Amino acid sequence: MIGGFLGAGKTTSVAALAQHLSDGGQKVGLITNDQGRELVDTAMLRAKGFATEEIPGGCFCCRFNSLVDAAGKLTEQSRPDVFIAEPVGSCTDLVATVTYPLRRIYGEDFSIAPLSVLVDPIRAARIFDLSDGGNFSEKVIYIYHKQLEEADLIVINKTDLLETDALADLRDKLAKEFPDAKVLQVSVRNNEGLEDWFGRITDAEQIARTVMEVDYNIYAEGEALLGWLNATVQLSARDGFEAKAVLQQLAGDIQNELQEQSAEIAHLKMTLSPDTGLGREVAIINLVRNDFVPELSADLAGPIESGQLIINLRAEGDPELLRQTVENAAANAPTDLTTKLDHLEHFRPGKPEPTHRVTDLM
Ligand SMILES: Nc1nc2c(ncn2[C@@H]2O[C@H](COP(=O)(O)OP(=O)(O)OP(=O)(O)O)[C@@H](O)[C@H]2O)c(=O)[nH]1
Ligand SMILES: [Mg+2]
Repeated sequence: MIGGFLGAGKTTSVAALAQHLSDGGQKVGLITNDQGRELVDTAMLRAKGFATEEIPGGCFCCRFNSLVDAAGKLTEQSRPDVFIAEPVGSCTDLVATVTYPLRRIYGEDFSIAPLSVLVDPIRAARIFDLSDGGNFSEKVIYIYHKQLEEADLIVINKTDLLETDALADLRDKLAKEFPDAKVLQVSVRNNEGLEDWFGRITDAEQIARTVMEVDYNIYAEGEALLGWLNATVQLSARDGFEAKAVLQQLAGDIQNELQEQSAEIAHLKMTLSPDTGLGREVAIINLVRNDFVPELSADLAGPIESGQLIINLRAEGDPELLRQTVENAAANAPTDLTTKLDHLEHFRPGKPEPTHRVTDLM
């Protein structure tokens, strides 16, 4: 499992690790997970050609049997040597509710790698008071801390975004706060530090230790502060349109509105897939905090006439505000573009109720 808070770079890392293993001759099966359905992450990973199953409608811990079923389905399809699973970015207590139950019930079938927890260094520096800037409230930060507390490997990602001194301060802080974890530094985007990290994931099994304590009331309240929105919109224009321009305009409008309403964005991600073509081509845009620029990480080769837009937005704010913001942004699209909303769900995640909670493997 590759965990970490919303927007830390989990899906990007899952894709990089999957590629690394495939290049080494191993077959991979990927499992994505979300509180809602219609996932950007699944679209992204499938666009890269990896066998991917998604578990919508709740986190792994609360849908433990679906996780095992997804592994079974992938096994039927392609018999993967390795499964890589991405848990929901607002989820914690994964050792007690996912890896230990897997080991106890299915220990013969799977061997479990150490748990990596990824960190976006700008977000982490704010959480640990090393820098100023937009932040989340206390109960959301509780979840952030808990995620790191259970990590075997804390992986500071996006090292390309931080100066050397600031990075050293963050690394020292994390090492001091979480002495049981090994702290690594990588830039998945620049392919830096990956050999060492991937080696540690693939060469070792997770060491069993006593699991952390979690206050499920604070955890539930923290999760419920995060508004969640997943939407699917059909876009078309008779004379064609550029994916990049549309994604940038939508992302910019959503960002401006949420900034104005002081709703801190955890992750806004959107994919646009053309209706025609081989199904692999996709344009992707992401924004991981209010005061950053929406980043286009993949674009289409040329203009298209129609396509499917998937919007996944997670921000600390009222889900109703998220809905209005997204609908306003869609309505604000250029006049020659027709937008048809196929699916929209907006909610606060419910209280996590794990299927199993195993506190000790002895
Ligand atoms: N600068 C930089 N950006 C990165 C790096 N790795 C990932 N990102 C960007 O971070 C953003 C979020 O990446 P994702 O992989 O979608 O993050 P995630 O953790 O899967 O997000 P959720 O599934 O929403 O929790 C994207 O814009 C990525 O391109 C990196 O090494 N450097
Ligand atoms: Mg992801």
